Amino acid sequence: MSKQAVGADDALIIVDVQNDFCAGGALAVPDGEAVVPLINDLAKAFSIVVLTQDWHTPGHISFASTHHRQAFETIELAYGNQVLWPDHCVMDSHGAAFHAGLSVPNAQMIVRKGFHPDVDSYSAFVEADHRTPTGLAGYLQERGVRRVFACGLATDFCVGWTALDARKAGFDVTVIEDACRAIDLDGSLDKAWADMTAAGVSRLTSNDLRLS
Ligand code: VGL
Ligand code: ZN
Repeated sequence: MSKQAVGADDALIIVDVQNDFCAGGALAVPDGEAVVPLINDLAKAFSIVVLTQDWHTPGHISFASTHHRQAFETIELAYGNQVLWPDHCVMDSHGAAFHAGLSVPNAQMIVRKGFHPDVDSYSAFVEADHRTPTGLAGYLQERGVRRVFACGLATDFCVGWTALDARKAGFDVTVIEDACRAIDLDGSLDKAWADMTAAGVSRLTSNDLRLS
């Protein structure tokens, strides 16, 4: 199969490549930091690049400690089911900073998400209440984007939800598999791929792209 070219109306969304999702971080994704060199390389091929940053208040509603519960338990909140996470990506902390090896000088937009104390946001487009937009869809539309490529951490949470919402916003969506890593909690990775496939999200590896 011939490689796909990247064009002027393609955007790359680099999801949550932050210290807390890498080795030694509060919510380390297995092998998470391995995506960094690949993403640095991928980003060079895109003229529209967006970074996302998980950005929580101290005592955030998604933190197990807030509810005096154990990490990875789930609870029912006003907006639906919520996995309870270790405290992570607290705004302005070292854990919330991008991985030191991430080098994407041509990224033009940084979307912070999850900053409302009472609402989580895996997706870079819409918060977990399924109604509060971040503004990213409008930004991409105004810039003439038709196709969105997603990569980063974690495949089964923030990348997956971002990809699904990008579809809902009307973009063609492709996840670059080898530039993602997963948390994989109770089958969450299989479920994320099934949901993405059902929604018409494509998947490929970086080798399928012509990176000039
Ligand atoms: C994420 C869990 C909690 C992610 C963010 O980036 O996938 N996962 N917050
Ligand atoms: Zn989070």
